[in-house]
Amino acid sequence: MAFPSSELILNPDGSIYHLRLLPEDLADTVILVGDPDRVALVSRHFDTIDVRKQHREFVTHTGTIGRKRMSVVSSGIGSDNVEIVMTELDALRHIDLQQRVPRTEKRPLNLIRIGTSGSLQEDIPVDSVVASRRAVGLDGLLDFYATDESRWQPDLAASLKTTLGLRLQPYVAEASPVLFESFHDVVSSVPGFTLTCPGFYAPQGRHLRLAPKIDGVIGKLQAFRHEGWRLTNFEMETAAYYLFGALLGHEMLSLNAIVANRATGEFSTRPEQTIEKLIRDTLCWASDL
Ligand code: R1P
Ligand code: URA
Repeated sequence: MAFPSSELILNPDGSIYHLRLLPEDLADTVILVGDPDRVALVSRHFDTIDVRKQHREFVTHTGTIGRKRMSVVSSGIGSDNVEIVMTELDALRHIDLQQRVPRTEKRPLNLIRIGTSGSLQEDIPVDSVVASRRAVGLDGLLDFYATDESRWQPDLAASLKTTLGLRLQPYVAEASPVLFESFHDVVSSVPGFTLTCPGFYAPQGRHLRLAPKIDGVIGKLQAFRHEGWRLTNFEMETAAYYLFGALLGHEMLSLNAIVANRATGEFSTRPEQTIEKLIRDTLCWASDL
């Protein structure tokens, strides 16, 4: 049965609703960034650019590096945006938009997030790079998708839920092992266990005028251990990317430039250079995928 126009929403030119992309606009390898302005910082390293599209915070450039076709897409901030980006990128690959029916052929994407993040541990300094092997999601998205709960590391999630005294149910999702090993072999990075938070201030233990509800949240996160793993960093998208990468069958890796260190109270004095280096290293590696 065809998806009705209220479920699979297309624009008058046939493009997918939020991203405003047609299937041919997208390369097999996609760099994902949060900040729409970061799209041009990535695509300026392309040799050619043949697609430039924008709708709201979703900016896309597609072009080539040598003979490799690549896209870069911005998501804006937060897991709710990731849900839209991943669902619509997947639709461009796995739904026949004209007939409005699923395709049978599997067409997985290589998806690589280049983001910024705060370190939780003193020994993971500002300006380093964390390649997230696993991520814990505090965003609640898992409650809305039909899936086998046992797949999302319920023991680890339950342990963190107890440590923080949360009412919401965390979930744990993993990077593509292939992309993680390949990147980690080539580029100097810290293997990460990333916490994805539904906010930047109290959910990350920041106290401006509103106090966080969880007492000593940073200390609790720093001390948290599970089977020898500790939490390395936090940000606002990685777990959702890993959840949807796994559910939809795409290869997904999240790379985070550390711009703040919450153990030492530092913020990077040169975040632009750190992000630029991560962009260059990532493109050099990804153009060989
Ligand atoms: C907060 O400032 C934003 O920065 C981080 C967080 O995940 C959040 O989106 O990532 P980006 O640099 O990719 O936006
Ligand atoms: N992004 C975050 O979400 N948190 C930080 O501390 C820095 C960047």
